[in-house]
Amino acid sequence: MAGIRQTLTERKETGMVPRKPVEKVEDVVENAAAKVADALSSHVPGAPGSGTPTVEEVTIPHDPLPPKGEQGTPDTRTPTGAETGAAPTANGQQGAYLTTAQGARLRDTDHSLKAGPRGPVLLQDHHLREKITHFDHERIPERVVHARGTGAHGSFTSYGTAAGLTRAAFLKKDAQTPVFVRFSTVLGSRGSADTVRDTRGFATKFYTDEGTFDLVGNNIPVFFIQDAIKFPDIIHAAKPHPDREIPQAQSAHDTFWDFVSLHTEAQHHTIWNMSDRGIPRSFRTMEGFGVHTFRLINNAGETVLVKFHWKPKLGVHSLTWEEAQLICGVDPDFHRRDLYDAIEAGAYPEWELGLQVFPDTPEETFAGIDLLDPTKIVPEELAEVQPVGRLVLNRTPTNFFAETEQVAFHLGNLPPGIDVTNDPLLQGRLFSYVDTQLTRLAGPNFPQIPINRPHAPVNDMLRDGFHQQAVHAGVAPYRPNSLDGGNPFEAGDAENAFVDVPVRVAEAPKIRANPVSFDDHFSQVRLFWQSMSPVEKEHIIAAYTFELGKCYEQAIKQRQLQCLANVDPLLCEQVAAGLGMPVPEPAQPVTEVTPSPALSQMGQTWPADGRIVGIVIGDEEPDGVASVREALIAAGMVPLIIAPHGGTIGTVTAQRTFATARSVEFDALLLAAAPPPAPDALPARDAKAAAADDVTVDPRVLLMVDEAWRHAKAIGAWGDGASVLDQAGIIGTPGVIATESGPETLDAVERFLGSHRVWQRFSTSMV
Ligand code: HDE
Repeated sequence: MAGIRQTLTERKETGMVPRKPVEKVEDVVENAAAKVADALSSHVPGAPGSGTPTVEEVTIPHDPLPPKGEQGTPDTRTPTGAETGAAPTANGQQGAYLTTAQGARLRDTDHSLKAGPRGPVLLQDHHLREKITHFDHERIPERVVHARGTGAHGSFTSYGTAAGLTRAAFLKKDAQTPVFVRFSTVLGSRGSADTVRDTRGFATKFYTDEGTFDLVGNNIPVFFIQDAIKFPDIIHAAKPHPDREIPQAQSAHDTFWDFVSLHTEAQHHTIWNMSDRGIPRSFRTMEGFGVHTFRLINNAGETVLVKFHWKPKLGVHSLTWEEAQLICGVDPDFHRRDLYDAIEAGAYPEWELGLQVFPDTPEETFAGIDLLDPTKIVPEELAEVQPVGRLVLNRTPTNFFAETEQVAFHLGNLPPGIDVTNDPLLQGRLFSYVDTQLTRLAGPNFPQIPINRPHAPVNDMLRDGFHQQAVHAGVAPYRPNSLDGGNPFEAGDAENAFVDVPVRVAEAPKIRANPVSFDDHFSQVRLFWQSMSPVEKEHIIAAYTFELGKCYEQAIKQRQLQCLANVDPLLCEQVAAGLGMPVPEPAQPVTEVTPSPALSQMGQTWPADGRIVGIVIGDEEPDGVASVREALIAAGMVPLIIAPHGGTIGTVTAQRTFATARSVEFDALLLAAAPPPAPDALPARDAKAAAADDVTVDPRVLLMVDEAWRHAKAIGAWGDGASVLDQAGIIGTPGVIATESGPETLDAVERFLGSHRVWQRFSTSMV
């Protein structure tokens, strides 16, 4: 040992080893705890780690820092679901020292083993080979759809209101079930932007005591197609064109509109995408839907048909299209950040799970609506959504890859009491979700990955395969057997075995066809359109016009206009005007519909928890800023100070500067000062700083105000801040408030936040 040390010393003296700072930093571990406390008290989420980094390199060995306060990991279970009692940190790394994958401690990881300092590198360097080989295989195939996703842990508490409908124990009164939820976009690659116009996935894994239940839904209650056999086709059409691989994460291109105008059953899902539902403000403000109809069975063997709904506590809110586009550039991780920041700030996202319940009749219809057709909804006015439990997301993952990337959902993960129906889209999915993991997660043992491990005891007869992590005992993985004493045994009703509901299958010829009831492709598109408020209708017209305007081929636009003519003449006429194309006649009579007010996102008020409020200040701390900040925090919101430069100004710290902030980050803007142009307000340095000559306020602040106003956000000012409103020319317009004091202004702004936007600011040509 002494010899080795001596050699290293000699090499240091000759300058062969790069110098490392030798100063010792002793308080790093204490700092970690202090950091968590600090983050909580400053209420500024987003610290990258739980420790406070020091400028000097840390050289005193110590155990890994604890995870950040808001982080959680999958339960430490065995691969077959047994509790281990091990600490959650046992899932990852242990000990103070760098080791190989086999646990041998390492002396140096910065230099390969060479024949002399100038090489060549020796093949025997097992550390080099292990490190590089593992790195070479770090990536796995991304999901073929829903590649871009974000997950969080939480828990589901049942109200017990569904206990009479299903034998599923997790729906009994007060039952608590751990969950993992993954939200996603559908079309984009793993690194694509969050705020593109698209459907969002809303997939929930309930780790129930009777086996895992996966509710793999979307934020839109209908789907493009009625039969799973078309899924590869719609996805080929919606993904980037195969020659140039553009556009990324977009439906605004020829192949998408070619498909949906030829397969007109897609028109219902398409109008939802063209509505504000296609650009959610946040995952926290999205509804979720199981889409298909499922079947519940209770202890008495009685069945009902149901549709699952998630209702967000904060209401359903969306971005404006301009905001969504700006955010794609300014903060492509906007939704991911929003979810994690909200959890870190303690504004835990919440949803109620609800059921629409229908009698299980042989026709499988309700109010004339075919319950097996996944392009149809049942309006809530016809079948009320009955709340059955509450979901709270309260922990962010500790490791993205291990949890969010490796989580594997499957519609066939069902506990006793919930069964599938014959919806042909659902039936195809039952095949696809296991199949896809075989490639993506390399083999059949993905249920043993920590995030996928059930919390129910597992005793299957599946054996071996790549990455087998369980050590199965016994010699007889078959049934019946005598060598393992007959174990495992089949369960019956008394042991709560899964129930395949014995639904009668009609005698029928084998045929590739849909039921006739699947042929109505337009009436519910019209129902959706007619249920929108005037502002929402304007957004839909704009979205169709934008997307079709991005198509190259006139024939495709013309065909889609024909579809819109079948939905509503006004919608068709307005889009045609934007495209500069003739208005086609409807090819079939436009249906009479009764609007469903529940489909509109407007008209109510909701809590403002977790909303982001920007506060503009100048070079000095204006009166009232500290108290407004505190009031916002007390109300569960996140205040961010926007200042001419970074650092501390008076008692407050700048979280954004005029150079780094953009209006789209904030739900509301407060102006506590009228800061003059900062020294970096030079168009050559920051193009946002270009402005009219006669302004006395920093042009970036005026741009922020202008955008916030355009996006119908509440804007408040007090003190000198009022003069910014004057220069922006918006005094006296709806949702623009100037009072004498910060708290008074905040009070008014909060009221507007409750309805999400100042809707009166959007003028409309619709009625
Ligand atoms: Fe999926 N879908 N899907 N899908 N889907 C996948 O499974 C598929 C459909 C949904 O966060 C894949 O593990 C087929 C409807 C979500 O990990 C794949 C059909 C709905 C997620 C697959 C559909 C969904 C997926 C890709 C037509 C809403 C993300 C990776 C029958 C009710 C889950 C994977 C996650 C993922 C197949 C239609 C929702 C290929 C064949 C309808 C939320 O298996």
